[in-house]
Amino acid sequence: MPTANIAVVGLAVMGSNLARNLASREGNTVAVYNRTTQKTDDLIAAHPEAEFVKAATMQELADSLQKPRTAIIMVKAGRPTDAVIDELVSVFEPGDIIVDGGNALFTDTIRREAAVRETGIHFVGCGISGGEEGALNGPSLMPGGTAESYETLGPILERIAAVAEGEPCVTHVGTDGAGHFVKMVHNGIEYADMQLIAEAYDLIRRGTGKSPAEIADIFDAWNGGELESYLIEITAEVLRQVDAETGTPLVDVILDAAGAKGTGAWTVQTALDLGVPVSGIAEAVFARSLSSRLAQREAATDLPGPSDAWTVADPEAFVEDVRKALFASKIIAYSQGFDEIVAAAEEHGWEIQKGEVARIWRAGCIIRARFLNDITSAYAENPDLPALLLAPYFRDALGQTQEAWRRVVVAAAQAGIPAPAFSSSLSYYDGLRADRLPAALVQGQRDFFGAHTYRRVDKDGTFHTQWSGDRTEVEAVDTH
Ligand code: NBP
Repeated sequence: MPTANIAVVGLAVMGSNLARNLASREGNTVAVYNRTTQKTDDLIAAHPEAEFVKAATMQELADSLQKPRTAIIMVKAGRPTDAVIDELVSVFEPGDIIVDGGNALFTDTIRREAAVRETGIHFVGCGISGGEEGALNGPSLMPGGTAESYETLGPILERIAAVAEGEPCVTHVGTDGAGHFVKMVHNGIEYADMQLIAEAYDLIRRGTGKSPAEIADIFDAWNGGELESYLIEITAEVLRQVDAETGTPLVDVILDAAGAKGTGAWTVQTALDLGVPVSGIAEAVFARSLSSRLAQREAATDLPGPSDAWTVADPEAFVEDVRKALFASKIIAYSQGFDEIVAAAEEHGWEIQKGEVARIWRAGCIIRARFLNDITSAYAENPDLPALLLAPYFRDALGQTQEAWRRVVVAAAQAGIPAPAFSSSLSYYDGLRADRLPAALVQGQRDFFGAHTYRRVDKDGTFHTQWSGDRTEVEAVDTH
């Protein structure tokens, strides 16, 4: 007699916590399976209150589930996920639902959804954000797949998701890979957010000589305003931490080489394919890469820098300028991230509600922030904004911060302090608002060496200049 209404496959840290979260909600009976059965036994023994149903084989798992059977896979992304999907397909029936809650690349999810759909089984790629704590207490959930599968899955996910202002942080993002795509962009924005905060810390520390603990107080104060967010909050905690062994700030003994698990790079690679400038996110990914090239950095320490020592005349005013630069650059990062979502939705036929995406990022996930309420409102007011930063609230915010932002980027350049995310975001802003760009010259160069043609500002058509001859202009004939 099947007793469980939901199963979790893969019981490492994320799967165990998600299974416990599911089991803690009334009405759920959770079947659990792990390739190595000892892990299943350990989880059940450690949490008798969860009343898990043990499955030692995939067939036992299928037999323990009510129909339509629903199983959430929480295994390592890549081949392990494919292996588990194949096993589940062999024991499930048409109408059942397989959910991949791992960090899959969205193109893998599109491929898997198409393959599983052939069997009549639903496949849902579901982005899950919030780390292990989120999985246990309430993550932000970004499911894709069919609308039909969401009818069964939605009520289950709504009860385990984080809650923001009374609303569960989950929505049916779109079909096939849309959920994993949006999770990927979430992670890209997370990279940018973290890098911007790190640049703000570095500039304040080197510009004012304040200690990490004093800067922690600044971040705490910022957390009471428009920058309020989980990342600002934890930054203050990290900066306040003292290393027990040396008695110095922990941040000073941590090796300054940042790691990455790949989702930031995926966001940038995908943006390159889509032709969407996500420069803030890209700089954040590259800043981690640069930090990790230790041998090169070591060899380059004697390269010349600015000759004058840098001092900030008015530390308080400088800190306020940095706060404004951080807010402005953060608006750019989110605006670029949403541009990527819009472009992908168009490319893949996803009907993604941007306001809904902002709404489900308000709690449970790493980029949760007060700011997301403003994004939700901006898209509620105008779902067809040409760019998020053009919403009245963000226009005003950029208007109020851009002078300070420029001062900070100038100060960083003069002081020889790298601020790649601050400065590339400002360049993006200036590029977007420019009346004319030097792209006209680039078009001329392209036409010169490759006959790539150009369009004119004063008449329709495509033109080519005969550079090697008499330099007359001819209207180019489209041969396609
Ligand atoms: P891991 O990513 O470390 O994966 C370990 C799990 O995968 C174990 O249950 C392991 O079973 C299983 N597994 C492997 Br490895 N190969 C398998 C195979 N061929 N067949 C069946 N099972 C296999 O676990 P995690 O850190 O809990 O993350 C789970 C997923 O959630 C990942 O996709 C991850 O990217 C994603 N995610 C993680 C976080 C986070 O903060 N950690 C956040 C959001 C999403 P075994 O016990 O038998 O070896």
